[in-house]
Amino acid sequence: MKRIALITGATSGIGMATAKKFAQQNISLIITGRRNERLLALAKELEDKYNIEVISLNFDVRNNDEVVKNLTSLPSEWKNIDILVNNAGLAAGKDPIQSALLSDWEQMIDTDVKGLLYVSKVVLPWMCERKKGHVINICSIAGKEVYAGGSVYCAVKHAVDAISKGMRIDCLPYNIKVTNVCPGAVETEFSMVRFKGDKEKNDATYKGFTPLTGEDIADTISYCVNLPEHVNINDLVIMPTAQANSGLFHRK
Ligand code: NDP
Ligand code: 8X3
Repeated sequence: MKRIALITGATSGIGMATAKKFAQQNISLIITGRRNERLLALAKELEDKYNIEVISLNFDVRNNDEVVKNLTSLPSEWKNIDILVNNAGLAAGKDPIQSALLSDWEQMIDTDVKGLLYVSKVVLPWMCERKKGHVINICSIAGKEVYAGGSVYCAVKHAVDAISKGMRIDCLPYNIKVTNVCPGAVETEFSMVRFKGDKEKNDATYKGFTPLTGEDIADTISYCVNLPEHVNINDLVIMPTAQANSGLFHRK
């Protein structure tokens, strides 16, 4: 039977690569994000290329009313979501806690923690009712370690790590898999967003080594969602070969 996946933040990077990977596997898709033109273009590309069904939903995960309105308005057969990829997220700034912007903290907390919870709060009851489902939470190496200038981003990703553990406990009786995926440096729009369009800082982030790509993470997610029914990857840290931990890179 055809599976249905909901991917938040499918307009770029890891989310877009995952949508493409799933489309190749004939998985029906619900893709979300704030940039609607990108969503519509991706939906059309995947429908045309892979002959799959795609629904695009244009909302901001920080707004619970929008989350609830968009997800509950899905046609009933589309509520049978098999795979939820909680991917929408960002880092904003990389400044010491004493000088960082309050607005950056609020954006990260509201998106990476509250947004993930808002979406999960709608989808998990549907999965529980069917006693079936797989949640992939995109965490980070920042959810395992803390680095300079990363205090609040690390805090929100540590929260995702804890939420993944809690979700796995709460959903245990309902046959739901929860996989926490923690990448190191992945070259996407992440650093341009983090550094607010500063290309020099973006380029410096990935200079002198080969970072991961969105496709690398999509492949990993694909591996996790195609395991036998009785097997789950709980927690997965994936790094570029040239990265030992959140702060240590071998740059040429
Ligand atoms: P991108 O910036 O390329 O993609 C982020 C996605 O999140 C976009 O599709 C964006 O869509 C969406 N998004 C951001 N804010 C919101 C919002 N308020 N409402 C809805 N959607 C939103 O970065 P990545 O692909 O790298 O990031 C994906 C996830 O991976 C994030 O959770 C990030 O923290 C995590 N991660 C990234 C790593 C990296 O090095 N790149 C490493 C470890 C984890 P739109 O702007 O259209 O709304
Ligand atoms: C993104 C990777 O190292 O900037 O989550 O935190 S890092």
